[in-house]
Amino acid sequence: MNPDLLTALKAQRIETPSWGYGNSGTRFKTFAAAGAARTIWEKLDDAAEVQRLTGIAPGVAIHIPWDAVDDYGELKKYASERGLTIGAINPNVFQDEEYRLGSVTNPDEAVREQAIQHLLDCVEVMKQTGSRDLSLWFADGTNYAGQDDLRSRKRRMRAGLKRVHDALPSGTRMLVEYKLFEPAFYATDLFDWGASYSHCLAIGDKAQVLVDLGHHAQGVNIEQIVAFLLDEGRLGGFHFNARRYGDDDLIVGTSNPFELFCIYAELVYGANSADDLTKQTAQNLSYMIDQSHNIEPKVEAMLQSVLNCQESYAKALLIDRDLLKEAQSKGDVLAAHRVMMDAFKTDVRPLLMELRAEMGIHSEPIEAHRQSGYQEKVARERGTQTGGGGYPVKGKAGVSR
Ligand code: AOS
Ligand code: ZN
Ligand code: ZN
Ligand code: ZN
Repeated sequence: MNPDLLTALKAQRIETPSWGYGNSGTRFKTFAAAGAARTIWEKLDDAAEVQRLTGIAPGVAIHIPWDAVDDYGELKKYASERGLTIGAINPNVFQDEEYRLGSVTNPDEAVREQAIQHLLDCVEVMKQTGSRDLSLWFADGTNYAGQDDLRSRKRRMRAGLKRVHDALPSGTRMLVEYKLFEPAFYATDLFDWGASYSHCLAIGDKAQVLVDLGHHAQGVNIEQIVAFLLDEGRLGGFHFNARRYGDDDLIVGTSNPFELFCIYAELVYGANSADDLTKQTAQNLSYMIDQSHNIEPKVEAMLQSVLNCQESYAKALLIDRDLLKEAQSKGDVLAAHRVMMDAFKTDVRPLLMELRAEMGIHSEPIEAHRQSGYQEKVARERGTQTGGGGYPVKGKAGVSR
């Protein structure tokens, strides 16, 4: 295998979300799964199984207060002993009763202060876990025309983001995630990439846009958003998942593998060597999965997600950039398109098996997981917890103020 390819593939990093290992559901029903993780400690055990079998998923994003603990140093140590690191910190400002009309954009100043304080508490958590990213998603929005003043809500959002941005330690970032709809159904305060982008420009260099693949209207060209934000130096990272109709949080790369390939094609676009690729994909972007595995076995679903991202990345690395540039410069439409399709149609499974042999891991991770008895073991030990995943204790981040 081309050594540059090997270097780049070994450097790929995918961060798995703690909430993807626990029970989750829709507004209609949460089906309890035998062995689903009940605590952050069990979630880290599951993440360690994914890392053991893939070698490219050492980071675990956590959600506060769902994963709040009294001692984040102990959490960091527990993760490290399993070959893991604590990744992005995800504040929760969408489940406390006070947030009915929004959090940082709420018309009530006291509620806005409560939300901002929780975000600032999560900045303290970042300091204790050594996390680089504060991953911000707001459910804030309105359900009816006239319910609230849209411009006032925009200014409240900016003011709140600015206060948190200015509290970030150096070397850390806030990732401002947008979403077209849900749970607000008339207007969402961070409704598209342009809203996030303009807030990031206004509040400072530590603010970057986070692209969640499920957060767009039907048919939106997401890879073009990725290309634009990369070119502007304002892409912080991703929440990977798949969608057919809405923010379905299905396994990334399942409903539209070509879209995922085109996104990765933009990510490796500017890189002309393994060193560029390693820099571009390993260090300055956050590749987080954000999914809810409502009917799938949790750990196997997460494994499949990581492997789907790995496969798309490998295909994108195979794009013949010189041939592509030549065809593009000549305006040879179909020759250029065929260069992309040739890479997309390449079966990279042999390549990935070779990579895993180099990495000293099983060539077939899913099969290895199924043979390992891990799922049966945790089902015996944990039993079946009824009810949804992490529902927060009221706004407690576990940090002393
Ligand atoms: C919600 O739709 C967003 O994708 C969130 O990023 C995600 O669901 C999770 O809650 C992390 O905050
Ligand atoms: Zn998300
Ligand atoms: Zn989402
Ligand atoms: Zn989500």
